Amino acid sequence: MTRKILLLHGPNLNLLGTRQPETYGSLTLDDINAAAGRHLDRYDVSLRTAQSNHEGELVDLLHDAREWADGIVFNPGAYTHTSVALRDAITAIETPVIEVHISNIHERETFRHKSLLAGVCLGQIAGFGWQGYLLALDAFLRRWELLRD
Ligand code: CA2
Repeated sequence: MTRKILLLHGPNLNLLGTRQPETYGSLTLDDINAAAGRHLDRYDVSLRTAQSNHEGELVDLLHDAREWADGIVFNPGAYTHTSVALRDAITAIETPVIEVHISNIHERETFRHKSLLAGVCLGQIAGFGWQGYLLALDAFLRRWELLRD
């Protein structure tokens, strides 16, 4: 049975690789999506990717993923700190979500320390740069016993 993952990116992450490399690295979103795809190459896991700058569209993408995805890796961007709507969507769909942040939100401004979403996610990965996405994929691979070491 092929497992399916949605890699979902929130607001402003379409700008990755264009500015603030000291905070967010120098890879573009396409680079990260491609690296995630390569990471899953040897597993029976398919990957879809999506990005939106709009809260309601992210809600729609989460609802849609409920129909087909076995797991969601989600960087909600700034909506992490503000969005009850995304929290409710994650709660409603029941599909496990892993929250990922490129930067360590806990060592940044106080307003970034709080995630409204982490409490309804399987877990949160923050501060490991773009490789945090691969750590999240590994967490799903382990959960599905496709990765054991
Ligand atoms: O560290 C992360 O991944 C964040 O989710 C990134 C969000 C920020 O609001 C969160 O607190 C932490 C911001 C993404 C902005 O991305 C940019 C990328 C390049 C240039 C400008 C912004």
